[in-house]
Formats: sequence, C-alpha cells, structure tokens
Amino acid sequence: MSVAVGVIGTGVMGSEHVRILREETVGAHLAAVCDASEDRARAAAGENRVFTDALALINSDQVEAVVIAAPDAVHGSLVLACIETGKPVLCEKPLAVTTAEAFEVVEAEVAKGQRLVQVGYMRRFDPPYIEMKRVREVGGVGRPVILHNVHRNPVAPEWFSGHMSVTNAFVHEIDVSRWLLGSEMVSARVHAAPGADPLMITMETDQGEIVSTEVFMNCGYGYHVHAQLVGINGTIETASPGITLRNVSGQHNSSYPDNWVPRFREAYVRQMNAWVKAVKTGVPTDGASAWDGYLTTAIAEQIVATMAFDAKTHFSVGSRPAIYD
Ligand code: INS
Repeated sequence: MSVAVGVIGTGVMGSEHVRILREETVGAHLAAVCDASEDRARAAAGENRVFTDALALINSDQVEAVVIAAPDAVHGSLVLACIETGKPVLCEKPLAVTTAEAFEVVEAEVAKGQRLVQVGYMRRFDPPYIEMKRVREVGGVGRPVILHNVHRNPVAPEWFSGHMSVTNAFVHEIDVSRWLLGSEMVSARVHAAPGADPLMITMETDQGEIVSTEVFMNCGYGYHVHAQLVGINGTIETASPGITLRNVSGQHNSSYPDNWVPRFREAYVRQMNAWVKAVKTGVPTDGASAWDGYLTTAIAEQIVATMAFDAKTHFSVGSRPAIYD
C-alpha cells in the first residue's frame, strides 16, 4: 500500500520534496501540499489537495505521513502536532529553534512510546559520507584524529538572520560529525567575531578527536561542502563538487552548483525512500532521530550563547532516553 504524504512548505526544499515524492519515491505518493500562499501551494500540488493551514493538513484523514519544510521557527510546533495525531514525520533541519522546544519533542515521543520523527539531516544518506563512515568503521584509515569540514554557500539565503550560520548551517556538521565518527561532541570554540563570516569552529569529541569546521555563508563562488577524515594511518575525503570534469580552452575543471539541492540530490532521494520504508515497517532508519535533532539544536544554542566570549564551551545535554538506543 502506498503511503499518502502531505508536504508543508513549498520553498526550495518543500518543492524538492514534492518532486521526489512524485518522481523518485517507492511506496509513497504526494497527497497534499500546504503553504501560507494558496497560489504557491496550488502550483506545487497539481491535482492534489491544497491547504493553507498546516494543522489542517496534519489532521486531514487523507494524509498518513507528513514532510515539514516550513520556516525553521515553526518546525517544533508542527512536529509536536504530528506526534499528537500519531503521524510519522520527516522534518527538515533543525528540529526546533530552541533547546527547550526540541526537548519537548523528545518528551512527547517518549510519552507516546513510539518513534515517529526523523529529522532531515540528509548528509547521512550522501554516498561520499556513507563511504567515509564505512571506511572509518573498518579501520581503513586507522584511529580517527581529526575531521576537517568546509561548509560554504555562495551567498546566504535571503531568509538568513541572526546566528543562522550556526543554527541553520553548522547544525549539519554537528550532526554529520557525530554520525560519521560515532562520537559525541563535548566542547567547542568559535574563532571569529560574533556575526562574522566565515566562522571557524573547533569541537572536541568524547574520543579525543578534533572537528574543525569553516562555515562561510557568502563565499561567492558556489555551493561547496567538503569533509576530510584524518586517521593515524591515512585520510579519506569527499571527492565532490562535480560529477564530471571538463577539458576546455586550455583548462581542466569542474563546476560548483548554486545551492545544496544539486549537490545533495541523491541524498535527499535516498533519505525520502528510507523514511517511507521506516514508515511502512516501523523500523527506524539510520536517519537522525528526535534525540539527534534535540542534541544538535542544544549544541548549536550553547555555541551561540558563548560566541561573544573567546572561551571554550563545554556542552551540557542530558542523557538519552531508552527509546533512542
Ligand atoms: C540550508 C541547507 C544547506 C546548507 C545551508 C543552509 O538551509 O541546510 O544544506 O548548506 O547552509 O542554510
């Protein structure tokens, strides 16, 4: 049986999720679309049902599972509504914008006794990252000591404000570094003035690894995400940006996409298909759980709180409830 999915939000990511559900998802179909703008919702929905009220979509009996791609500020409350109705939800990152709200989501899931939430940290489904994790797990580069991350956007999205380079962009590195290394982040230091671009953030893990990340939201030249894992016996790194190399006019080159969608297209497709499979089987995927989403938001919030001081932040995050083991 095909799962009827409702998508909330029709911005860059909502539109891509709609496309993936229409063209590249096995076992599910698009059933409804919601956007505050009825015209945008209608344009994305095609023949499907249109909503301008997200709660109405979540409560609709024509929707069995929900994808949230609305602005960050409403993620937490919409996920809570999905848990209340008992509907599985794939929520774009971040899970919530405050630690308190993200923890409410965890508590709601624990109270329900059922894992209904997956957070859209899609790098966990990106083939280069998957290969790096596999190599790390089989000891292919020896014990990991450093993970270097580069996270550059050509220009910050127009909806960027405040500390979003941490709460909306760097959250990817918090999540993917935990997942890739199988370690927990224990502290961080930010090497830049508050609000500066780029930021350089170094974290230490509970296994003694160092994770360095440059977050550059206005690098100008293209969308560029790169990671290199340094082990005591060698290194492994992502080989993107491009999927092809060109020889022309005396040059040998590759090109960068404008934003994250082309770079992570395959990851988004794999993420959606894995989520649908989890919805059907009840077995959670390797995607980020509500606990992972909570941890990431908590760490980001603690980094932001100490950015004004040139000091190391030691994270305090509490302990993981058993349903996330
Ligand atoms: C986007 C998206 C991208 C990331 C951007 C962020 O919301 O999550 O993957 O590279 O920095 O603003």
